[in-house]
Amino acid sequence: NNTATVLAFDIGASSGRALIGQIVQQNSGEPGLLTITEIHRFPNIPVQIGNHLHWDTVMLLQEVKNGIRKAFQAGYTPESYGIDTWGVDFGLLDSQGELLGIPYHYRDPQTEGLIEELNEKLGRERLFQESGLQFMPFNTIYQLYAMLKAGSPKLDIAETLLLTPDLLHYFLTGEKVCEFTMATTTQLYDAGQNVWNKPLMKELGLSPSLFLDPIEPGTVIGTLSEEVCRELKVPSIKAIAVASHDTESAAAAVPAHSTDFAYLVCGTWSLLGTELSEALLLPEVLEHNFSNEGGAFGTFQLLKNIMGLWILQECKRRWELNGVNLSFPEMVKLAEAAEPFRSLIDPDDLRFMNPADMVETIAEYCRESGQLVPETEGQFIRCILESLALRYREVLEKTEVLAGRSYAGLHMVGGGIQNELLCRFTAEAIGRPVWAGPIEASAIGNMLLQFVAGGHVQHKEEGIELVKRSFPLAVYHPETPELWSAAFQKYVQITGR
Ligand code: LFR
Repeated sequence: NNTATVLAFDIGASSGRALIGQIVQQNSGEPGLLTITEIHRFPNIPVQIGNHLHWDTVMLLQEVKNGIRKAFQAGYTPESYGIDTWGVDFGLLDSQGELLGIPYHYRDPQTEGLIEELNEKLGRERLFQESGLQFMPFNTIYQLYAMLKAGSPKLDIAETLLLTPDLLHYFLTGEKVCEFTMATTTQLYDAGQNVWNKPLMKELGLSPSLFLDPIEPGTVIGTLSEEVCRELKVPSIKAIAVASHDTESAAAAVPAHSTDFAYLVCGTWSLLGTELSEALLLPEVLEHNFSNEGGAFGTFQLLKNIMGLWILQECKRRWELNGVNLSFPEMVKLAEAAEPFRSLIDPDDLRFMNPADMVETIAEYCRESGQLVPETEGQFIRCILESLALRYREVLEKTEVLAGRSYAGLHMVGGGIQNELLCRFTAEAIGRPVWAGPIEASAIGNMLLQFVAGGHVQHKEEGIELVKRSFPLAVYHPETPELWSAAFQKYVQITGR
């Protein structure tokens, strides 16, 4: 007795997933529950070509198609689909609507040094005032500026820039759109004025016509094209522009007790912040290098991008190259057995962005900062998890100062919360409870926007209530806050903040 079925694609930097979401009526008269079922999962592995790191965009398209096909094969009849991905990356289309080149990966080194260069040229304050965005080396503005500097002929003939989710929708529907939450990750969108920053584009030598007028999350883009339906042997379904930046989809699904809450979206990246009704463009926000990212339901999210579990993922990859294969649960066991606070790092030191050897880079950080160098896997893992938790405390406290609020605890959502040790450490570090769940927050936020577009959920609050009813939360309480406060002092000294 289903009232609504939708299909969500949540594509992250290491894997993509397709999930069916259904609002199921339990008993008549009672509100429905959201059930989610994963029907397809695929790895997302970047490809190095020459000096550049790329996404395998064509493979991603193929896997989205596979997901749509599998949904129908499994007997579901979703009325719509939505796609969310990481931010900032894009494809360029020529005058015939064909993709120019292979989209760059945000960890491509081409943008190295460009934050400083554009700050000098345009002014750091101005860039912040006009975008509200955290200075991250991979923001779209720096990627485009790198292409301009390199004299890329692609920019001469490009007609339209489509951010990743919009690009995939274009391949599937033939419709070109620009979804709002993704637009705000470019640093070319004026978050205060809520318009594209055309003067800035012109100053840089970029054609404003590359950028389409943003559409709100929850807008119907169109339907699967005839060719795609024929290829997949599926009926045409609606394509919905959800909050297509994964962080914003996740933020839209935080099962908060009140409208005022702090959250941490935990995956390859850690995004910690809070929800506001408009961009906060104060000098202190610039000073602490926070972001104002456009969110679902007319919100802005004041948040900070923290390096996240990427550091651990990269160590795992490095150990595997050396023949040591550890699962994430095994890694957690090793960390638990290791000595606490033996060495700490600043997870956001830029050297951790994309080093050739993450393990060696951590060792080097510890050596340089006069600490014991981790030797065993367990020591490395413990160092990473403790450092992340301490960084979360630092950023949570900054969020409170900037937003002028205080939070009773922290909501953690996303795949990273499967690492219970990280949740526990976080509760210890912040000295407050952590409410963990749901794991699939991005996919769930993606579904909520589709339910709203389809008229099954009326507004944001109804969506949050649905999430709260449907997914249990795990609660972590701090047990040794004094030990962690002492460790925080050590962390502050080491990181020099
Ligand atoms: C998280 C995320 C962050 C963004 C980073 C790179 O998946 O979307 O919000 O800063 O990836 O795009």
